[in-house]
Amino acid sequence: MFNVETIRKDFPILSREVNGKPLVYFDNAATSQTPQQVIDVIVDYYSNYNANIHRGVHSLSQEATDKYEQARQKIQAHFNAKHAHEIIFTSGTTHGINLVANGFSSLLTKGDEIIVSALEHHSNIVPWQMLCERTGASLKVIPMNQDGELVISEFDALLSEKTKLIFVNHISNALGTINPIEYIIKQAHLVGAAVLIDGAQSTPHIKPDVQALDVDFYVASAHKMCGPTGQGMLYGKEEWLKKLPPYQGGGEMIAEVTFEKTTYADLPHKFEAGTPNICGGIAFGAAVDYMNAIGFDTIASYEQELLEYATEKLQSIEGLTIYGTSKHKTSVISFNLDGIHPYDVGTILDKLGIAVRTGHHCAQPIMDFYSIPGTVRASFAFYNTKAEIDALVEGVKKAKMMLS
Ligand code: 7TS
Repeated sequence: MFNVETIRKDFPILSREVNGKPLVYFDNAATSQTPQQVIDVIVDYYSNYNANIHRGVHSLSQEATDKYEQARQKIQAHFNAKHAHEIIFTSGTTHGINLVANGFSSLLTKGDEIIVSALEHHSNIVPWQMLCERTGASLKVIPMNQDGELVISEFDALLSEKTKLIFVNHISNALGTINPIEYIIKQAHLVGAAVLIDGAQSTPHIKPDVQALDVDFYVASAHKMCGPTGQGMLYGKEEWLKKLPPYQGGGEMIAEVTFEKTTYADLPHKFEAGTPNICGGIAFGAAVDYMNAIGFDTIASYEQELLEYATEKLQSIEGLTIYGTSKHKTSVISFNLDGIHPYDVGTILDKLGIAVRTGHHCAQPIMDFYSIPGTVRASFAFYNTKAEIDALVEGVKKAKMMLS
């Protein structure tokens, strides 16, 4: 049985005060909070078996290596990848995207086309623009509609034999829209294009099955799913990871080095040059264990309840506009008050102990579409409560009164 009060006890930070008020943490889409179970794993690593991995014969190194590789297997199982070596540990979503974009530099030429969507985070726009500059390929954009959904008929029209790659986020960070990635992947494969799904915002809420999706690449960040910062994962189909060249050169990614020629290590090490974030990888495994113990179905249905509750309450405030009104969305509400800058609303909410993000959310094209400078974004996690939403609603009313 899901009991939010019991869950909240796992998160030490949730009992602190900010500006003399109990913390209400609604910036989960930027980064999630960390449960004691994950903090304990981090402390245990540095207290008991901190050592470099894959190289020492000594016991500590063996222990750290075993734990790190067990974590990889946990991530493999979580995403249902066919092989553990299809999971590449990265520093986060941004790193995973850049690794793939760099790899495709040698595979694309002038005349090739790349499709992205209007709903992307800058992380899933800029690396592809850089790739286009390097290769002469061109970038096409799936447009969005007023509800913050992709216009899929336009995607169908953009897709052709020239399309080589498609990059779409599973869920929009600025609006919460869940994109129809199953359809996009299926159609892409009909023309032989590869698909990378940015799962930074989906993985905190749902459990993607990469084999069922038949996706070519899927990337995520541990810090958005109860894990540490500086850690993430890239899933790639074995055939693609074998085809792509390494991203960085260095120790650990080689089979043999001479000054004449270097050969590369097998997967996953080919893409993991240098000493990785060992503790981060192990803690990522612990975070996935933690979330799976609660259950993603439970998490998703509770968060939907929070979303509906908050949407109804916020909508009743006169002069408040919600951006992102798709029926298929997660627990993110982006909004503005008429004539009031989002930054000012965020500042007043902070004084009340309520953490929200304000601004363009690294998704400027979305803000341009709505002709706004930014929004106030409240993003809810499974450890948030309806009482906290009530505090937000009261805070927004207060901000409106003070600023209008
Ligand atoms: N893609 C999406 C969809 C994201 O939401 C983010 C981070 C990233 C990529 C980049 O992830 P990173 O872990 O590599 O930084 N999104 C946000 C956000 O919405 N507010 O702060 C960071």
